[in-house]
Amino acid sequence: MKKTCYVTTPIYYSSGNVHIGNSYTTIACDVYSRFHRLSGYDTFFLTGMDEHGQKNEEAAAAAGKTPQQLVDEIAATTNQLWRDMKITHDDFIRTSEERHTRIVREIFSRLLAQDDIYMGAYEGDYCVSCEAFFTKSQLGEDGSCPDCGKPTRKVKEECYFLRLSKYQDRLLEHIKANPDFIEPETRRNEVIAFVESGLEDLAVSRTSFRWGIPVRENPRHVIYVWIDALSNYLTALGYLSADDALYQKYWVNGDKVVHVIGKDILRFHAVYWPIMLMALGVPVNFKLYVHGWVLMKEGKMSKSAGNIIYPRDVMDKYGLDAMRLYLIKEMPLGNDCVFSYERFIEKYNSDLANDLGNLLNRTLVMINKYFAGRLEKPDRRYGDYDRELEETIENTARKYKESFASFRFQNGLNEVWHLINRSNKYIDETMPWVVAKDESRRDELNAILYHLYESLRVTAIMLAPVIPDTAEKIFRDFGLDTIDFNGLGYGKTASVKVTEKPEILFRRLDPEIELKSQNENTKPEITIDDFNKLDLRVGEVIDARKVENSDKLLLLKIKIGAATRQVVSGLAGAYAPADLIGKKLVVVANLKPVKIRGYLSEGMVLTAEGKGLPLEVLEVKKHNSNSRIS
Ligand code: ME8
Repeated sequence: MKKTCYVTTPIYYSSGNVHIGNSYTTIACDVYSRFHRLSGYDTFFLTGMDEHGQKNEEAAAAAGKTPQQLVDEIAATTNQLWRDMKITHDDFIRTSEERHTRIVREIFSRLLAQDDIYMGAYEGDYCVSCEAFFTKSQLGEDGSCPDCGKPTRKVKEECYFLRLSKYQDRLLEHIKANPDFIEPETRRNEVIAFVESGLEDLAVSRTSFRWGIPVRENPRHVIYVWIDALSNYLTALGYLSADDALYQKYWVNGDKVVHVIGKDILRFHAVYWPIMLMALGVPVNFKLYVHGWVLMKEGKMSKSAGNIIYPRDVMDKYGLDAMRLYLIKEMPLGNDCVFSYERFIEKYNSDLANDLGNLLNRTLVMINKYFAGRLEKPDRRYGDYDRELEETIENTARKYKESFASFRFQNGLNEVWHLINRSNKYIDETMPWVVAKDESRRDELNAILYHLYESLRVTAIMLAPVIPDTAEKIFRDFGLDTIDFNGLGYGKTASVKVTEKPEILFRRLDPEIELKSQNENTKPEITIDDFNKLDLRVGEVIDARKVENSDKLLLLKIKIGAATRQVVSGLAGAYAPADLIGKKLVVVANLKPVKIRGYLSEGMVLTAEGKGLPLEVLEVKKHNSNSRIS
């Protein structure tokens, strides 16, 4: 029977913002899954969407939609993005699905019935954006959230608690008895220190919003989003449902259960999740790989800094494989890495165009030129170079497997590139163009090219989990079909027949041209007719007030000519209502009206936003309301 491997990404928040940074987790899990499939594991790869919570409730209201409509749209686009990125997930679980909500409710009821969850009262500072409570000592000076810096809210509510304290010792024992439970070790040590400092029981229900899973015994309460979200790893396998075959196979009797997460969500996965499992009597047999962040040169990616890069921007321009390789090869396990177009183009040129691309192209051209595309396996070695390259192929394959099996992709890929560079050097050392001049050395020339072919064939197999399209193209050029780890080793091809017309896989990019185009606007072009569809008018603000229970929204009354419009606008973070009254602003007057938080919004106010600067409305000084803007 095949060994099993269950791999999960965190389920992404449905903010609809998969950027180049958080897409790393999913690409890394895809690499890990593809590697295990090729290694002969029966692999189940899960990803999905974390859909409940106050943030989505508010975002849906602001967009005039129900939360379900909002998350349906986001789930569809996100799932499509993963498909376009050739992510090979076996399931996509959404926390608003009935198969999930039903079981989460059941999990909560069980924990309540056995008194691992109890009713208490909570008073604390809550960040809506992060969906998390913080203690006084964790808050910033002005009471702001320590994670995102936004203001927190004081919340006092009756609420349910999960007894973390009861399981503290068992958790510590588990961590200490299983040195590879959390990798890398720095993260493991962080968790040990956190648990040893003492666990307080965790608030696990909310009454301040509705978009969540109601507690069966007390539906005024919805289940805390993290209890809801973490459970996805079991609900997707059919845990506690009529058919729990996947749960039995991949979890209970599974050989490898791996949760991959970014460092920001370590506590939830290394403390709350194992305690939930202990309380439920589910074996704690998973392990955690904790990766760092993809940062920009100036730090974190964020809307306010205006420095977000989306995967589509990169893959549409430079190809999916170049993007996948960059992220996987640049990120060491446990530390951060930087994404910059300068570095991306530099790596594209060196790793893909120069090292791999050149080796492939030189090899194919020579096999065609000297042997009309055909080679035979040599029956002897012609020099130390041959033995050395054969050994490098074998050693590389071994080290690659070890590294990839333990999520050290960067180490594994550095080994692969060592082989690629060693092979390029082998060409310089053996000088096939010199050997070709001597008719009596035909067999030696055949052996040289055969070694290069074998090195590239093994390289393509090793790269298949990371850059699957490129690996397949190389296989096609080599006249081979199925990529298989049994092929990892020198001398597995009896006779060779390569394509006559090799295509250049990666052309060198000119950094100057590329970087210039990156700095320009990337939205698609429009025509003057497109622009003329907008009816832009000057409108004077005659009244402004805050929308109740919202940090972002203002309700404006705007006079355009004789008529007065109502516009709901996300200006509250940047303007006090009184500051706007009397201002003459630019308004999109023909925007289809929508309801936001129950208020009709008939238009939109234009604003400027950009790197590190506050949102600013566009104002007109001399004109009166109703003037046209063109
Ligand atoms: O955390 N670089 O979802 P999420 C690398 N819903 N990884 C990053 C990153 C960056 N710049 N920014 C975020 C959630 N990530 C929860 C998970 S699981 C039961 C619930 C990673 O959409 C982040 O660490 O905010 C996480 O692993 C993933 O992206 C999704 O983050």
